[in-house]
This record gives sequence, structure tokens and C-alpha cells, in this order.
Amino acid sequence: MQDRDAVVIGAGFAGMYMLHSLRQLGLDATVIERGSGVGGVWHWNRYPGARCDVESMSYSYSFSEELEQEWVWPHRYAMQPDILRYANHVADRFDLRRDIVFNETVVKAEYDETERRWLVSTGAGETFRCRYLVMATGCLSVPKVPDLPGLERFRGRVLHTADWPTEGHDFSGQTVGLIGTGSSGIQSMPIIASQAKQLTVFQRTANYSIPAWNGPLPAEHEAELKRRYRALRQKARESYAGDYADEYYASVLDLSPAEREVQFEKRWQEGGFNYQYAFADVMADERANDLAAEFVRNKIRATVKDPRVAEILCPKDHPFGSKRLCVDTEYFETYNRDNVTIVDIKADPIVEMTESGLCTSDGEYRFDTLVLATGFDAMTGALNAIDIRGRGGALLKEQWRDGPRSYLGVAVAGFPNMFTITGPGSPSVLANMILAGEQHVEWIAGFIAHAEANGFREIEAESEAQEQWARAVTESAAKTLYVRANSWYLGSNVPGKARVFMPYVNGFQVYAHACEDVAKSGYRGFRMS
Ligand code: N01
Repeated sequence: MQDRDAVVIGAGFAGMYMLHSLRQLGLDATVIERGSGVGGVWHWNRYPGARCDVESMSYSYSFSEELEQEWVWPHRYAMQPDILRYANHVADRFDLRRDIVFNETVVKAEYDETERRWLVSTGAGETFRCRYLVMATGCLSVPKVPDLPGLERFRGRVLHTADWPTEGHDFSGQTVGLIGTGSSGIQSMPIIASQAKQLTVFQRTANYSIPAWNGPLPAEHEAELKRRYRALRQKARESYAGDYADEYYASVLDLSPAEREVQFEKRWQEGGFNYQYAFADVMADERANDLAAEFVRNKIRATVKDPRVAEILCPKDHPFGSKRLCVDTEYFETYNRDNVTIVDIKADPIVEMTESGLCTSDGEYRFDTLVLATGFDAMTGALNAIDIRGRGGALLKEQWRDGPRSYLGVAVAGFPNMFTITGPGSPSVLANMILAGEQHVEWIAGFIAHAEANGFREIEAESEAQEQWARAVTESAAKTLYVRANSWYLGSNVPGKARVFMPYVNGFQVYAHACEDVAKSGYRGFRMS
């Protein structure tokens, strides 16, 4: 048994900064990480084309000005190897590794009410005892392998984008099947197509995607952003999405048809998420959403030469942005290649896997390698994978059977001294995840400092505050178009998972102010003793 002040689970960006912050409070902390290195999702998601679709100057830590100034991002949107290099640089620069235990999976965390300590056990049989437990386990860290009948029969190689081999995979000369057309599928598909002899994409739901227009980050532009970094970071903290990109916040419906086209085109040419966040009513008003959606569909029709393929690729069954928007590099263009085929598996469902491929209701497809870009058990998956027992031995997973409930997305009633970073009920995946993590870490560190200074040994969300927060999270989401899609935001991609909208939808800045307000009030909604 090893004693610590705090244990952090996960050495992604949030976990690393949490460790750094706990050290600054003078606490003795250990991070337990199941991977062999730091970086979280960026350690595992090594598929070809993996890239962040928040701009690199924004998707980076803001807590250290020296780090900000010294690091050079080669591209507008950073590629996975660069992000992983950055994570490793941070780990070295702040000497974090000496307090990180790698290759250990936490299987159980149990609260001892008498001692007011958590007992954290790993699969290797190690136990840590700590006063504070911080779950930095990530929102998209448990890959979802679909239940494809007969998958075990398939003799070729099966690769999941979120568990990609470190040595990579060479598709040259291969026939490849790809299931999944979310961000991971859309990013990897053009690269796989450029290498493989033949690629067949099995699409269940057509997705909205905006071009990234990625490219090298010109040195003079980088220098200019670095000069203005403090102001830009502040702007990001005061924004809906935790990003410093301009949020225009006009109403689509207030614009004349001609001006609307100009604005849509402008955002399209800028690329990325601002197409969604530029208009206040796109996620709130169906008519505004339809116009934004039709503009994207027309771009697809103009790009994809075969009209039949273009119509398969046009999303029509859910509002624009209600499934997480994708940002691509030549995704739709790649369907013009001779070696790429698309199968609409909503019209022609997969029946079973075979030894050499799969059968749909209409035919058989053979391939050497199957790529699963089938996503994650999002937001609650990594927490529920651990046997977390709070007061009275209550199991978190049980408590969340009908959907997760938390106070501010950061604490759960009945689970004292435990914090969830970017947990369900916080903006998390709807915001720039590094900034969302930083805001949580800083808030948690502030709360721990408060508890230490006041001699509190137990801090816990009150059930009533939690219920009010959970209600607000659900009610705000219900006013938007987000709830109209079968998305992982709602847990719809995992059979049997409760259909509850998990992220906080009112904006990063609104949320951060609510957290500050709770802190300033002396941590209203928490019981401290
Ligand atoms: O996963 P997804 P992802 N049969 O869940 C399909 C982040 N991310 O890994 O839509 C057939 O979005 C499924 O179909 P449907 C980002 O937040 C960020 O792509 O459920 N198909 C869908 O097409 C993103 O949103 C970056 O009908 C099946 C796909 O698989 C999140 O991670 C990069 C199926 C899954 O799409 C998840 O993205 C990559 C089945 N049984 C990811 N099961 C950045 O750039 C699932 N599908 C930061």
C-alpha cells in the first residue's frame, strides 16, 4: 500500500497539468496511466491522418508563457505525431514522469468513510491510498468495437482507429474495408485510399464535414499570434467553444439570402468549426440549421462527380452539427478516385462478417484489412470501466445507470474528495479540450487549496445541487437541435446506454463563470467538514 495526498488517473493533457498543479500546492501526487506514455487520446489514436481540428496555437496549454513562446507548431492544425511530441516535451520540461506510473490500469477505487481516504487498486495488484482522487480519464478513451456477427471469423487484420499499432500499418497493395464515417473515419479515409489498392467505405450515417484547409503555419503568423497570446487566450476563455477564433454570432435568419451565402462561403473558406459557431441560431432554430445544412450538401454535390455517390454522402437524417462536426482534408474529393467505393449500409445493411470480408443484404465484399473507425463509449465509458465505490459502497456505474448526474461536471454526490475532469455535465467535448481541462484543473486545485487551508478533510457535492445542475444540463440541451441526432453525445452509439445528453451546452464561458461563482460563494452546493 502506498500513501499519497492525491492520485490522478490518466496522463493525458488534463492529468499532466493536474499533477503539476497539485505539486504547486505542495501535495504529493501520483498519476496512474494505462498506456506506455503520456498524451492520452494522442497516445492511442495514431491512425493515418489523425489530427486535431482545433487550431494548434489554440489547442495547447496556456498555463506557462515560457512553454507557449518556446514551442513551435509546424501546421495550422497539428498532426498527431506533433501533438504527442508536445505532450512528451511538457512531461520532460516540467519533470512530470517521476510521478507517473505507466502501463498500469486502475480497476477499482473505493472510498473508506472512516479514514476519509480513497483506496485505488491497479490490475497489477498495487494499491494507493489517497485523500483526493482525480479522474482525468478522458471523454473519448474507451474504443467501441461494433457487434458485427462473425467478426471473429474474419482472417484478415482488424484495426481500430483508437487503438492503432505503434509501428503503423502499410496499406500498399491491399484491399481495405472501412466502417465508420465520423471524425476518425473521415480523417483516415483519404490517406488509406492513397495507399490501398482498393478501399470500400461502409457508411451507416452520412456526416457533415467542413474542410480544414490545413497547411504549414507561416512563421510570421505564428510570431504575431505569440505576441498577442495573452489577449487571445483571454478571448478563448470568454468564448462559447474555448477558442480564440472569431465567433460572429449573427442570426442566419436575419441575413438576406445573398448575404447568407456570402457568410456561409466565408466560413467555409476559413474552414473548421467556425462554420458551426459563427451563427447563433444554427443549433437552436431548425430553419437556420436547414440553410446551413443545405449549403454543405451543395458543396458535397459540387465536389463528388458521381451524383449517386454524392447523394449517399449528403447527410439528410439529422440536423447540421447535431452529431459532432467533422473537419477534413479532401474527404469528399477522395470519392472521385477509381479505387474507392461507398456502400450505404443503411439501405444495404451488413449481415455478417466472413473469413474474407463481409456480406451485406445485397452482396459480398472481400478485403485484407478491416478498419473500424467506430468511435467510443464516450464521456462515461472510462469512468464506468472502473469499479468506483463511494459512500456506503455505492457503485458509480449503478448510480449512473439512467444517465450520468454530477455537480458542475466535476463532482458527484456520494463520492467525496473525488473530481472528474471534463466529466459529463461540463462543456468538455463541445469546447477546446485542452482549455476545458485547464479550467477544470485550476478550479479543482483552487478547491483543494481551500480545503487544505481550512482543515476540511471531506468535500462533497450536495445531492440537491447536483440534481439542479443535472436538470439544467438536460433542459438546456433539450432547447437545442443537438438532441435530434443519434450521437455519442447522447450515448446512442452504445446499445443499452441511457439516452441522456451529456455535455453542458450553454457555452464554455457561461460554464466557467458558473464555476467561478460557486468558488467565490465559498463553494456553494458542497458540504465540507
Ligand atoms: O467516432 P464517431 P470517431 N455499424 O462515434 C459508425 C473525436 N475525434 O472516432 O453515425 C456501422 O464519431 C458510426 O455510424 P453512426 C471527436 O470528438 C476528434 O470518428 O452511429 N457503422 C459513425 O459513422 C469525434 O466526434 C478528432 O450511424 C457503425 C462511426 O462509426 C469523436 O472523437 C479526431 C457501427 C463512429 O463515429 C469520435 O470520433 C477524431 C456499426 N455497428 C476523433 N458502429 C480531432 O480531430 C459505429 N458506426 C480532435
